[in-house]
Amino acid sequence: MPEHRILILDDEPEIGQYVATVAELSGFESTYFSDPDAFFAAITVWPEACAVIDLQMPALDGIEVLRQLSAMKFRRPIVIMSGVDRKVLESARHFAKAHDLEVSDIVSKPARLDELRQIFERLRGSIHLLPTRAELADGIARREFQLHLQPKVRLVRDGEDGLSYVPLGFEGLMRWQSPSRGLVMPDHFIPQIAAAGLGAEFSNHLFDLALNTLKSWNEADIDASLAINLSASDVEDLSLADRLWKRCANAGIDHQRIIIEVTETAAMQHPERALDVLTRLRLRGFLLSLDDFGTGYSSLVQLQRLPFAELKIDRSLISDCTSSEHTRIIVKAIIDLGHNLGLTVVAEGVEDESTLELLQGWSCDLAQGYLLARPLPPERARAWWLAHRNMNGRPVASE
Ligand code: G
Ligand code: G
Ligand code: MN
Repeated sequence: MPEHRILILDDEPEIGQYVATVAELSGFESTYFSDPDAFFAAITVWPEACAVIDLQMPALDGIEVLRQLSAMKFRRPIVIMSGVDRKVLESARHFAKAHDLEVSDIVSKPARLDELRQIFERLRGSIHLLPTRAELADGIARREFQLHLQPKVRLVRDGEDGLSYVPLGFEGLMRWQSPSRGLVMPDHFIPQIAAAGLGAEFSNHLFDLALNTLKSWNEADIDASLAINLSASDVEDLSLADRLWKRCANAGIDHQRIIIEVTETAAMQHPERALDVLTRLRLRGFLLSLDDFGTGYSSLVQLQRLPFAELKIDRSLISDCTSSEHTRIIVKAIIDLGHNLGLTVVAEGVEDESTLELLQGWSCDLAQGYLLARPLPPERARAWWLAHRNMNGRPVASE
C-alpha cells in the first residue's frame, strides 16, 4: 500500500504538533513546519503529500502560501485552517480554486479533535480513489485513454426564423478506460498526471489519438477541425512545436486542422517560456486557442502578446448569462474585447436556447455545449458529423 503523507504548516508549534498527531492517528505519515521555506522544500521532496496550512502566520500569510503552491503546480488536496472567520476561509477557498488548487476541507481554529479526525478520515478515503503514479504510467503505456469529441459550431443568423449553426469541428476530451476503474473523467487524472510528472508521456498518447482521429476522418471524407488541450508542462516544452509538426507530416495530416487549446493559467505560469513555445507552434501553422477565459488572473497585456487566434469563454460565465445581469455585461465585454484583438470568440458550455440567442445577439462566433451535443465517443461523433454536415443553417435542436 502506498504511504500517505501530510505536510503541515503552522506558525504555532503546539498546534502543528497536535494536528500532526491527529493525522498520524488516521494513518498518515506527517511532519509539521513552522518555517514556510522548510515546508516548501518538503513539498518538492514529497509532491504526492497532502498539505494542511494555517491562513494567518506572521512570516507569510496563507494566501501567499497558496499562491506559491499554485506556482509550484501543487495538485494534491489541501486543508486550510485558521482562526479567521468563515467568510475569509470561503474567500481563500475561491482563491485556491481559481489557482487550480484542490481544497478538500476548511477548518476553523481551534479545531476540535473529532472534527480533525473526520477530515483526515475523509482525506484518506478520497486519496484511495485517486490513481497512483504507477497505475497512470501503466494506463498510458497500454494506451488505455480515448479521445471523446464534442462538436464546435459557427453561429449564423438566417433571415426571420433566427438561429442556426454550421458544424466546424470537434474538441477532443480525454477519457481513461481503465480495466479496474471503468471510465475515468479528466478531473480525476489530469492533475495526477501533472503531479506524477507524466505530462510528456500523456501528451504523446494524446497526439497518437489526435492523429489517428484525423487520419480516420480523412478516409471518411470528414473535413472537421480537431482541438486538443495542452497542459502547463506541455507549454514549457521547447521541442513541442517541432515534434508535433513532424508527427503530422509523417502521418500525412494537414496540421492546420489542429487547434491547440491552452488555459490562461497554463499560459501565464511561465509567460516568457509560454511565449516562446506558443509562438513556435503558431509559426508552424497550428491555431492557438485560449481556453477557460475569465477564470484566471491573467493580465490583458500578456494576452495580447501571445499569438492566439481564438478565445474560449469559460462555461461558468456562459451558464450564468440568463440569470445574472452582471455576468451578461462581462460576457458581452469579453466578446467585444476578443473581436477588438482580432480573435474568434467561442462560448463554452451552452446548455439552452435562450443563452445561444443572447450570444448570437452579441455576435459571438462559435459555440460548444450540451445544447448542441455532449462529448461523444469517436463513432458517435462521426455519426453526428455525417448527420449535420450538409445541413448548413439547420435550426438549433439539442442532441
Ligand atoms: O469533459 P471534461 O470533463 O472532459 O474535461 C474536464 C477538463 O479536463 C477540461 O478542463 C479539459 O480541458 C481537461 N482535459 C480534457 N482532456 C484533456 C487533455 O487531453 N489534456 C489536458 N491537458 N486537459 C484535458
Ligand atoms: O477544456 P475545457 O475546460 O473547456 O473542457 C470543457 C469541459 O466542459 C469538459 O468537461 C466538457 O465535458 C464540459 N462541457 C462541455 N459542454 C458543456 C455544457 O454544456 N455544460 C456543462 N456543464 N459542461 C460542459
Ligand atoms: Mn478545452
